Amino acid sequence: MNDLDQLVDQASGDFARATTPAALEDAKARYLGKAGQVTDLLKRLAALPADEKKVRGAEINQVKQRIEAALQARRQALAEAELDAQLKAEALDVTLPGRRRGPGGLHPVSRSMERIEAIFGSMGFDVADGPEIEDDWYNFTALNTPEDHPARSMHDTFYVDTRGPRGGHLLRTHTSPMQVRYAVQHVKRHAGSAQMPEIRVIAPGRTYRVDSDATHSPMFHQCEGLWIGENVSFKDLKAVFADFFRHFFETDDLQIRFRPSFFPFTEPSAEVDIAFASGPLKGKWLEVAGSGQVHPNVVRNFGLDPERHIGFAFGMGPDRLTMLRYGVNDLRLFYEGDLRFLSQFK
Ligand code: 2NM
Repeated sequence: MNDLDQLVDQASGDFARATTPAALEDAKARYLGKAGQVTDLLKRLAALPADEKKVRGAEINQVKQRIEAALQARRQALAEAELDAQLKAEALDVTLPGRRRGPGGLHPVSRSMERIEAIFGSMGFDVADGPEIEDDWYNFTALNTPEDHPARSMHDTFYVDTRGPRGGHLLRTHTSPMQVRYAVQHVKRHAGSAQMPEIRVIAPGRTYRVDSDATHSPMFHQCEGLWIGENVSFKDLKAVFADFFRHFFETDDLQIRFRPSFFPFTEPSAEVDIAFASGPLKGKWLEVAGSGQVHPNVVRNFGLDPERHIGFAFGMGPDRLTMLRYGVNDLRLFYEGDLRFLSQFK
């Protein structure tokens, strides 16, 4: 192999070892650049006699063409390799199944709320909802709650501000303010008619208290109920509760008892307990609601005469009812948003 063939070999080898376009251009410079070996050979032609110059010149030009061809081939090979790598990296497997949105489901507490509304609806109760930011009058004053009652303290209630035409604003601590709004409207609407229709309403919704542990969440649910007429008594209240709890827990095998208690907005007041005749909670008295005959001061705040209009009110906790219904022992599970827990209720 003569020196020129060797040079072509050497250049081809250098090009093959270059694995990036930049390295390849560096290698090119060593042969075809200003100080490259081929350029050098051409420069040295000048020193040769004319006849040799012609032959040698033709040979060197051939070498130059062969090296340029090798360079071009390598450039193309590198470009193809780069494209291959890019296509591989960005490959889509079009045979994969599409991503579907799984079937959703209602939150267990929402399911309870819907059931509660349906059951009371079947007993002729209207469903009312309203503001979660209330003012002091609707949340406390109208409900006969004294100025110095602990529920009104900064410690127990989330206040938004402390001034307004009806006192400061706060996150409602129960849904009874909505019952007051409903009753006041009802009374206004029927003002002047000889016989006002009965008030029969429930107020389900979110409520807020400064409290947080395994059985208390700062946001929790309540469903309060109100039935006002001219001849509504505790025996009606007991019948309503019996009907409600038997439907809600889907069993006739439960007992109900009232225990004397105290609330500012009712007099007399009672806690409501139930006990199942079978199942894991068999025979255990469970506190499920508070209730009572609506206090005369509250009836007056509705715009009615307590000597003529009488009735009962009650409040219960859908979160706790949901725990009992499904056997959940920690309230916080409802509010952590963990789908492993929540998806069990679909
Ligand atoms: C309870 C217990 C007893 C109640 C009272 C009223 C209203 F608006 F009529 F005054 N609504 N809800 C009430 C009565 C709530 O919750 C434990």
